[in-house]
Amino acid sequence: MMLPWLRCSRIMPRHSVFVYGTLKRGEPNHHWLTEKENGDALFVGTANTKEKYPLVIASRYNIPYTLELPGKGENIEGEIYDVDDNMLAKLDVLEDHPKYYERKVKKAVLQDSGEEVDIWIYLLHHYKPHMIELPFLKSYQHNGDHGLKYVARYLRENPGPEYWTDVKL
Ligand code: PCA
Repeated sequence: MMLPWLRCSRIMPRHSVFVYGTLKRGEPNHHWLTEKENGDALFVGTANTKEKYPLVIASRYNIPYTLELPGKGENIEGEIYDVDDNMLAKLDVLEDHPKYYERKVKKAVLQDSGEEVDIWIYLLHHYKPHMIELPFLKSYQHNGDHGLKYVARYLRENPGPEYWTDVKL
């Protein structure tokens, strides 16, 4: 049992996570960040990656991926959340870090203040070469005019990781 004063205090470790895909507000996995049983997440602000990265939609399920290829693509737009240990652990489960996406420290710039912050971002490493021939987005929306509708896990024929081979070597 955690002591009440500990639960309320800000001495518990917190983490800045930059989300650019289905975890953003209005996107299909945002509820992960708002469900209280997952832990705590506070919205900090909208931001862009300091470096350019390729953000693509790929796989049979039209999933957004930022590729670990700095310098190519756009300064990706996303949202920074200040999360606790529990929420970070939940996000790692959702993204299957480190077997699928890999959570890395990079820099982002807050749109309001211009402040530069170190953030965690879920990137795809060891991606298939065709991924860098796809259109690069600056900002992901699941119902954007790209027309590539995201298929949620519960709607997939097989909810397992077989499709990883669509995008990973
Ligand atoms: N979820 C994570 C990575 C890609 C995705 O769909 C995010 O929104 O940042």
